Amino acid sequence: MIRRYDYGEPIPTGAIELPQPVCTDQMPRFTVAQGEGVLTFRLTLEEDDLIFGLGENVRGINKRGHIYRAWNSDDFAHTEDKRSLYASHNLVLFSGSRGVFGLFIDDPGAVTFDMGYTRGDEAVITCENGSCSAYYIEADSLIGAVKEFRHIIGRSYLPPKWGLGYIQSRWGYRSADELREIARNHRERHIPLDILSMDIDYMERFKDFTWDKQLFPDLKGFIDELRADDLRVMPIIDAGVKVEAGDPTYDEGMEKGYFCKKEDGSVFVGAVWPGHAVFPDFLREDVRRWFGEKYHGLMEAGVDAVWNDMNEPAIFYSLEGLEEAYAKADELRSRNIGVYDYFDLKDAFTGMSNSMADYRRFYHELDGKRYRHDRVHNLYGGMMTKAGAYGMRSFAPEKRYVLFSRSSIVGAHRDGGVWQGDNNAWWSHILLNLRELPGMNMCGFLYTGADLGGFGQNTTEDLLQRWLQLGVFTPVMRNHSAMGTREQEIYRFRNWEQMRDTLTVRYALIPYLYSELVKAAVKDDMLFRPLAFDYPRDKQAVRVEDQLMLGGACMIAPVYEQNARGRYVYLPEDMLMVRFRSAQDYDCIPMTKGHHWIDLAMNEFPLFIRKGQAIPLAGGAECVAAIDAKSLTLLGWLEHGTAFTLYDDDGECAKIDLEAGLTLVDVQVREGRVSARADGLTLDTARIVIG
Ligand code: MIG
Repeated sequence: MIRRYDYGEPIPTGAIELPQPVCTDQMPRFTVAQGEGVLTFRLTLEEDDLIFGLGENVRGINKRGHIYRAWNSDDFAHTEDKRSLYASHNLVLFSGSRGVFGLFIDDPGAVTFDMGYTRGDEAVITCENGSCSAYYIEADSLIGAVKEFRHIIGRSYLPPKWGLGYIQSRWGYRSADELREIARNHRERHIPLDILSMDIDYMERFKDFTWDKQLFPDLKGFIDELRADDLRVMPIIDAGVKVEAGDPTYDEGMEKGYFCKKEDGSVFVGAVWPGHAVFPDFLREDVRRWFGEKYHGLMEAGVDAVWNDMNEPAIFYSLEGLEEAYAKADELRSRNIGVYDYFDLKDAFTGMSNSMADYRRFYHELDGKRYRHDRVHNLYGGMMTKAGAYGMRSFAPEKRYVLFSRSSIVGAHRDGGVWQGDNNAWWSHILLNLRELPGMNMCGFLYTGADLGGFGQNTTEDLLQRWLQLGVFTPVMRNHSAMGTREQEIYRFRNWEQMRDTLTVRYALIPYLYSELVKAAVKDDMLFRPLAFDYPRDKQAVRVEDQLMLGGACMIAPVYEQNARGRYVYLPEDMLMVRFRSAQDYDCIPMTKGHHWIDLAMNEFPLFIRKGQAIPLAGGAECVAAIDAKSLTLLGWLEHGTAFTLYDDDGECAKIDLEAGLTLVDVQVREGRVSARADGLTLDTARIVIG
């Protein structure tokens, strides 16, 4: 059951695709109060209530005990004290003795979610705009609540199958020659690879939709050459457009009035990578179409994958902010300052980035109304995704595209994926990577993953190796690192062969992962679920913070501690552990429900398959196109016959016909012998364990 309640004059966000009637009775369970410009929803928490949701954010899978704030932020240190990351995923579900219920706050402004932080027994949600559409959700189960919610927000974006391929990326790859070199190093060593990403350095002085003609003298020729080797490039597009007369994006946008303006009607200027930059008003549909069509230039050169960055929007400083800081410095220079003056002076400069003062300086137009940026802040990144998606769809309507964004809001899940932003080469960030996944899935963001190995700071060979062992399962599988950090391509490390072997498992799992991803999108389901969703009555399972259910049949439990050679795992039911070293080399060990210590050498990682279920594994491949999805090995632990459906298609048609792509795989175990049948598939059942 979903019931919509409107308070004040809600600002339209486009999150909901199936409009719901407005209810006029009182919202169940929550105490709603309007006053002092804010709107609050209060709920008394019971001792055992669990809280799920809030998508991409810090801390646990169970969100209880911290305070979060929907305020899309460019943050490069995802530490526990933070309240916001890049996204506003305002769905929160409560589960306990009162059943399963929750709220989705549809509002593009700041919303605070105090989840038992101020008082352990109270949840308080505060809309700083003082208005919103609030959707009260009640269901028999957590997954039921998610499905109902997902149904009204519309189907998730799906990448082409090759979007599941391994992506090698780094801020700092400069030229076609350098990218060729990276590609060669992978291919020569048979390290699987599908996509090379191009960060801001490919552009001509950081101007969107340009590329440096010296570093990329023939972009199309270069892309064709890579394609012949089953490789693609994925250039970045930033939100800020360089102020430079003569640049077509700047000139056209200025002429047509497409950039965000200040109160006095002049265009707002902020500094980002290109230096002085202006910000397209993505909240306007005409601006989205214009900006989206700019992607066609890259697509004509053969690009079909793009990432959108800096779209919170990140603003290093504004002209006004800089002036104010200089004025402060001038004022203080004339006297003998005290320490507090010194702190003020320092803050005047360090506090300039992504400042609230700047977010109050410019305006947007949304559905014909003018809004100051801070009131609609969280829409910006998602609307940029819509612009990019419009561009990519209109260029090749019959095909899917790869697109992921840093900033997001519910609604943009229909148009693109997200990556988890600027993490660090910290062990705790493997775990954070895992913990963010279910919340993002709840809000429809299925095509997602984190910078494997860590973006900031220097990675180490063991950290990268363990992180890849989680990345094997995430739809976006990208190794990305920041300029100035240690080089992070797999082949730079002593243990590169083991990491290559880990990647073979990814490619062998793609038929299963692709099938589960498409099914999750079409059926409004999650790819990754907390154990609480599948085993709500198991007191131990509901609080597990370092394992996730994956698809219909599996559970993952990565190693995330340095120097560990194994880990404890909780099995909520009997499962088959597949301990992988490579796609060809693995053990299958039946295990019983309960707690277990599992030995895992540096090159080993587990996948658990529920008893009674089976999954397919393909043979080796170095790119997605070379995967033979017709000849599969089945893994599982079966007592009786089992049946599952596998989805497949040409991997890129824009229209998904689920029924047409499903193949029923029927596995029979009789008198100790296994047989499996499925139309058009060759199945090897030698790895089915009989219970
Ligand atoms: O201010 O384009 O999150 O992935 O490498 C940094 C350079 C800007 C932030 C992105 C990161 C990217 C980097 N960008």
